[in-house]
Amino acid sequence: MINQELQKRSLPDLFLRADGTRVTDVPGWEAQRAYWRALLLSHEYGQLPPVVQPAVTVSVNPINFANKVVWETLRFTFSYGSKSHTVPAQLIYPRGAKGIPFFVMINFRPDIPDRYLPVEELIDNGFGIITFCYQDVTSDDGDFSNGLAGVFSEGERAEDSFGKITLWAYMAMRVMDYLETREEADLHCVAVAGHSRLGKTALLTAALDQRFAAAFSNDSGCSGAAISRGTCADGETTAEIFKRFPYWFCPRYESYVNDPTTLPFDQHALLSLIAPRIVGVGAADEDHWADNDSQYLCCVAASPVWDLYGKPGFLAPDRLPAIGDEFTDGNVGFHMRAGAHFFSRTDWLVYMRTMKKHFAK
Ligand code: GTR
Repeated sequence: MINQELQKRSLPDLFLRADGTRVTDVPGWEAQRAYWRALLLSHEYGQLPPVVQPAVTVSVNPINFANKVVWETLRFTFSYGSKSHTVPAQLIYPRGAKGIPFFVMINFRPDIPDRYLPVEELIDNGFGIITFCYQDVTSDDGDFSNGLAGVFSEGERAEDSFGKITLWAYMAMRVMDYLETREEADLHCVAVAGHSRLGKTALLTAALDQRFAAAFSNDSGCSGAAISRGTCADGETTAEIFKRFPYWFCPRYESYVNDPTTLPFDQHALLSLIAPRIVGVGAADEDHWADNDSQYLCCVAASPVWDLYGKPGFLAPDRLPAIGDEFTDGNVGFHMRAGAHFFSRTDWLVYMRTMKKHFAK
């Protein structure tokens, strides 16, 4: 049943090389992986800026959750040419932690806790957290002169210049650079998480940076975890997203958005770059705009890449998604809770369960 649904979308074949031959093994896939990565960057999200190592300062926050946690405020100062910009981030971990799993949470607000970030519950479950507010990286609008956009922009935007999603993902990677210096983190168990536009960002982060062991994309929808070809009724289309948020993407994306069948890839290529690691796609039953069927189909379509690695991909029933679904036994996970567009505690519980299941020691 699900394969028939998938066939209706006529997706590009992930294993088909540009020369018409097919990938059949892992070394072949590694080259193909580079091919999809290059296409996604040059046609949808835009190129990454150069890697600049920021200077990082640390100060301990007096609030410590009943003396249970250490909360450090970090300040990442990026200097490039004559320009510089500082991005604050918050690092929170159980007191005395060594080698524990971490969530890099890209959030809408810098608040601790935040309605999308139940800090104490994550800590009580043995996770560390490092989080930053996306607009501290660069504003969520078409202004490319502020924040890291200002630091790395030179003149007119080119067809493949970074969109804002790429810049938010870039910051998550620099946060990972920093975590590599901290003994509190188990570097084999660092996940990146985000909601909605920042769920798209979480997927791109893990797709581009293989140091992330897992990515959790909550309600990311169009240009995130949802297939773009054949959007369901009420689901956001690429034309709609580009009309409202062109600056999330590179300028070249515009030439495809009115007819996504002209795109050389679909969003299953983004998910496939995360193989053979963990990806969790979160959906909410009332969130029709995020197009849950298309998110589910994306998991199905990407799954064969995990098979190639000899790892279970998406283990789910042969049907479209239903409320209450939680499929996390494979390395591609999906859940659909009741309710609306939101990063809820219910979603976090699924992501924490997924981490515990796959990274049990
Ligand atoms: C919507 C947008 C979605 C989603 C959401 C959000 O308006 O159309 O793709 O990203 O915003 O980020 O809150």
